[in-house]
Amino acid sequence: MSQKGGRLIVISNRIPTDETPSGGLVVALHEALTERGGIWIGSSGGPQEAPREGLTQIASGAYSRYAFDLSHADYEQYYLGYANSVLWPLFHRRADLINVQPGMVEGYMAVNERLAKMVAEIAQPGDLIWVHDYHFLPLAAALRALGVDNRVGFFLHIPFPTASDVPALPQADDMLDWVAAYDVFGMQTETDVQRLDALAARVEGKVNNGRAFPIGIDPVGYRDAAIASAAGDNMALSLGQKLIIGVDRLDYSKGLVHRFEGFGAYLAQRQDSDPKATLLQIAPPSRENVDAYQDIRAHLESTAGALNGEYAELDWTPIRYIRRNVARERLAGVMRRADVGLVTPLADGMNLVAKEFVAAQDPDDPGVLILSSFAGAAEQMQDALIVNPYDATEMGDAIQKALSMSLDERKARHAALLDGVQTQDIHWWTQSCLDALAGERVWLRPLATWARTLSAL
Ligand code: GDG
Repeated sequence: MSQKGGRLIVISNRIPTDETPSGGLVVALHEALTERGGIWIGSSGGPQEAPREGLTQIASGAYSRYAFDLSHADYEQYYLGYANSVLWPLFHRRADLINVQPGMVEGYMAVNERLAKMVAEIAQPGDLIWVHDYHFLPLAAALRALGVDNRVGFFLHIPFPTASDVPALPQADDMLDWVAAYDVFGMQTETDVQRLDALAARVEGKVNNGRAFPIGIDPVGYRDAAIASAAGDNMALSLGQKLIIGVDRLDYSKGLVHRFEGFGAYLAQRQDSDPKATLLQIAPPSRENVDAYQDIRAHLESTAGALNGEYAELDWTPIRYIRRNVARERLAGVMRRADVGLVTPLADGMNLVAKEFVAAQDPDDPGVLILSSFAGAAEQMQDALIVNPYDATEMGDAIQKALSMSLDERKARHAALLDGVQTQDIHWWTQSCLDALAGERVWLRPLATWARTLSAL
């Protein structure tokens, strides 16, 4: 069987359990698997009281879905431990938040080795194996050790760490061996590729499989959801005259406290004659079982409380903070209604919210995207107002500029951004990754298609 004709085997930490999955990445993988046929493998979720051995089939059809169980110890050491208390903070430049405990490295390796055995049992010659994210960095090395010689690709959804941060990892020397075992090591941006190259330069010639595949969204689907939703319609009175929207999982990498401080800098310079702008921050909690996440909420709420205390008026609450999940369609509608999208992570692999905000806008009267230079999306989305999220004054000035921007400039910026979001959408991303995995030549110069200057303004 030729390499290209094989099935696709996708491996990700979580696997959708519903019949018709929603959400951009999940839908894209679902489509790729439906088209090509194959298998999707992921963990069954939280810790299981009586974990089953091996893989359990949970769905079949155009392709099959299989789950593997995690024991309490696996969950503690692999998921909450090495993946989310070591790799996540380190890759997001927060080495200070790393919490290495005995057994974590071993637990992480054990889950990967066990999974490699399960994959080796079902993989046939010619199957393409596509591994997702930092939970499974050593999987290809573990597969190679079992004699699996299929093409194996990886996609890292989060940033690749700088060469100077990597030594903070326990067993840091293993990282390049893990990477080298993949045929293609996909990352979000050219900056990530450069970081991998810089790390690899230390051991000359060992790793040259890094490639940038900036992930996209389904812009048409998102726009349609935004138009169909009436959620944005009646918000003006309850929220103030202008709406600034932030949407993030509650995570320290998203820079929410810095964002509130940036908004505070805007409030401090605001004139009474300026419109009243409300920052609506939607931040559903995530990973509450990881220690480093426990203080975020209190810190955020006290920052919002202090700002509201200082600036609120009888008819205006400057910061509205919603700590629950909002349905996708409603969220899309609110994004469409928003005048400003405030996307200011301190570190982010890509950041899909930036692209969703652009897709949701009315092109005839679009809102303005303010984007952190530390979001992977900034590499493509240079027509946003790019800010340094650590500099509250700069962020405050950008908010002021966005709120007073002329319609012509808003339209020009939005048209350039939308063109990129549409050209390099989720289907383009999936196809580019799969072509590379299949060993086909791919054309990948994202910046060339995106770069648009604003010289026309
Ligand atoms: C990782 C990388 C990379 C958020 N709150 C609600 C909600 N969301 C949706 C957003 C968006 C998604 O969740 C978040 O995606 P991001 O890309 O912003 O961030 P991560 O979850 O950290 O994802 C990231 C991504 O992987 C893909 O490679 O871009 O850099 O960290 O779609 O809209 N959706 C709904 N309710 C909410 O309250 N329905």
